[in-house]
Amino acid sequence: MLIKRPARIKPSEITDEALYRDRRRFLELSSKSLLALGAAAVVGCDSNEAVAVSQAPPASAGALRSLGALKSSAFSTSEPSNSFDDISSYNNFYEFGTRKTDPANNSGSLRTDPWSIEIEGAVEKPGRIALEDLMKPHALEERIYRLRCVEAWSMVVPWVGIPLGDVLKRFKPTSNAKYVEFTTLYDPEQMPGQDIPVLDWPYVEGLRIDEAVHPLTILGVGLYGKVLPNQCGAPIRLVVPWKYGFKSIKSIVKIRLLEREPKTSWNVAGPREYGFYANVNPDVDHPRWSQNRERRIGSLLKQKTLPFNGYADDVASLYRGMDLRKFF
Ligand SMILES: Nc1nc2c(c(=O)[nH]1)N[C@H]1C(S)=C(S)[C@@H](COP(=O)(O)O)O[C@H]1N2
Ligand SMILES: [Mo]
Repeated sequence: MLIKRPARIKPSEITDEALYRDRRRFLELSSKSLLALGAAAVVGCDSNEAVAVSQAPPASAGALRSLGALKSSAFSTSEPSNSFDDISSYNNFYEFGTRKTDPANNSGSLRTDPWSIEIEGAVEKPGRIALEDLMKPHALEERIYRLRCVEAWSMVVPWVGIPLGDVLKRFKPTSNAKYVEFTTLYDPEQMPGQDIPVLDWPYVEGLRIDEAVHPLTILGVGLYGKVLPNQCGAPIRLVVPWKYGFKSIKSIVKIRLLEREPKTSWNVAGPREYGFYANVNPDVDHPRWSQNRERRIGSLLKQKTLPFNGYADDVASLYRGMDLRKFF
């Protein structure tokens, strides 16, 4: 029997749901009903603003501010980019719900201006800095990167961003700065998914300092030459293209330099399944599925997953001598 599906559900999502019965999928099912309850409660207490917000249409490329001149980069791939529509309608951003379409539908409630970031820990010049001031000294670059999610799908995204290393330098990290911790905004009023305990909020991620200052690592502020849509992590997110997507934390409000490896959200939620390093590695399977192949969003056939997501020439040396099965 053929059942008519809503037109907005893409075949790619259906494949996803048939293929993966993972923790994330389980969470999606269990939180879906909770989120629905949350929405009902909002209607019940007659908060028009919250209702209006959850009905805000997803941003189209045309509605977003252009970012002006961009430097191109030798790091960009020549593979074809996914469409703006793919990149902005198939997202993981659990602060807005766990279905792939939730972030586009629910993130209209996020206020990204004004925005500031706190830099703290092992730096000579700690403090809070407005996003404009953080960005001002840096030339915006276009970086067309592959993004490989731990769930075995991938995309090619034409990011706009600035090298994280250049930013960190301005705050003068001390010799104790061995790791960098990043934190997403915590505000359940703007991020309704944070009322649901799928992760220990706020979302936290981290990198070793040499990974953080590697020239491939950027802070992303746009895509397709426009400011980031909220669902993609506006106004500023991390992009680390050789690691699984969950390392690329969205909507960052705090950066802390540390002597010790930080506790990171997915690693805490499932330490056997999501490592701190999370380097893309076709030879180390997720306990419940293979990481050997991936589905590029928009294409029918699966393709081989490459070590370090195809960036091995640039980054493999960072891990010389490490057992990547142990430090997965
Ligand atoms: N704060 C926050 N950052 C996040 C996530 C999230 O749920 N919350 N999801 C991660 C995961 S699992 C992936 S694959 C990427 C997805 O980025 P995209 O939606 O822009 O493709 O964002 C990462 N950053
Ligand atoms: Mo992911």
